[in-house]
Amino acid sequence: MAFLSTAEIGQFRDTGCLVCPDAVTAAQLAAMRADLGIWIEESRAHAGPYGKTFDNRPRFDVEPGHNAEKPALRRVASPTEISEAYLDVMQNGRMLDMLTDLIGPNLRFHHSKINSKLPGSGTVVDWHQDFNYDPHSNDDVVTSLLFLDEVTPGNGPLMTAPGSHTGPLHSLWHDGVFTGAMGQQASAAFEKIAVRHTGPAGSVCFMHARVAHASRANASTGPRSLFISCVAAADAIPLAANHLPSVHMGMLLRGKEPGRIRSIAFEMEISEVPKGASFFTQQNAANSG
Ligand SMILES: O=C(O)CCC(=O)C(=O)O
Repeated sequence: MAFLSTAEIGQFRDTGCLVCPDAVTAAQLAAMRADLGIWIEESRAHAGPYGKTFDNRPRFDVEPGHNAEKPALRRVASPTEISEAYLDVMQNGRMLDMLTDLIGPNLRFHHSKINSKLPGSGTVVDWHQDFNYDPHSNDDVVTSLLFLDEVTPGNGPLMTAPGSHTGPLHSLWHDGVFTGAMGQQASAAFEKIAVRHTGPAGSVCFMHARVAHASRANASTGPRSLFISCVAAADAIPLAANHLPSVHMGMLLRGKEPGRIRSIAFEMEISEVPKGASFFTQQNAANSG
């Protein structure tokens, strides 16, 4: 059964990106927003990153300057491990049905996280391709960014460079340092052709793992929070350490075990797994260094 139109599938293939409304039910959206609200309240009691993930790193990451009065929770790692609401969407959301039309029928979970830009937060994401972080034997790998808030031009929307998923993989290493971001030349070129992806809460932005993308700071008075998950065709085998390992890593989400490996040819440097709570620490260290 087709969940996406031929035009939508074509847009994804051509540009590497597709935004669809109503990727979850109103109840699913409300449940995810409620849990995020609780986590933001809890973050007021912490001065820095806190909690523990599967690989013993902090689960909750806060921006520099975060405090009890003005919380700036920017990342929750692997929310499916601590919330029924996020696990439900990951396993049962319409988003999954749509994904089967892009890289199905057999889908496997890789990792998930929440990126939150609370009002006034300075978090920016520098240009990069997710495939460099999560290389698989083939590139039927999609990052799904589910909008927990309305995403507007002013609150730091995802920007992608259309068509960049068919181009080269750009190094995230510069002068022997892993910066987690592309070099200035590539970033400037992509900035010129960038398209911003906006939409109401409950929409999803499907992004091919090789598409170049970035986002600016939230300059609005409202939050911009995303539930981000990485799902691959089940015959795409991960080739490097998972940066966000969880108990759900490798879970079959749709279809059946293919019992096969499908490969394409490519070559790239291996990314550095962050020692801190998230890749923001790696990108920020590069910007301040
Ligand atoms: O939060 C965003 O705006 C983009 C997130 C992103 O690029 C990532 O986490 O890889």
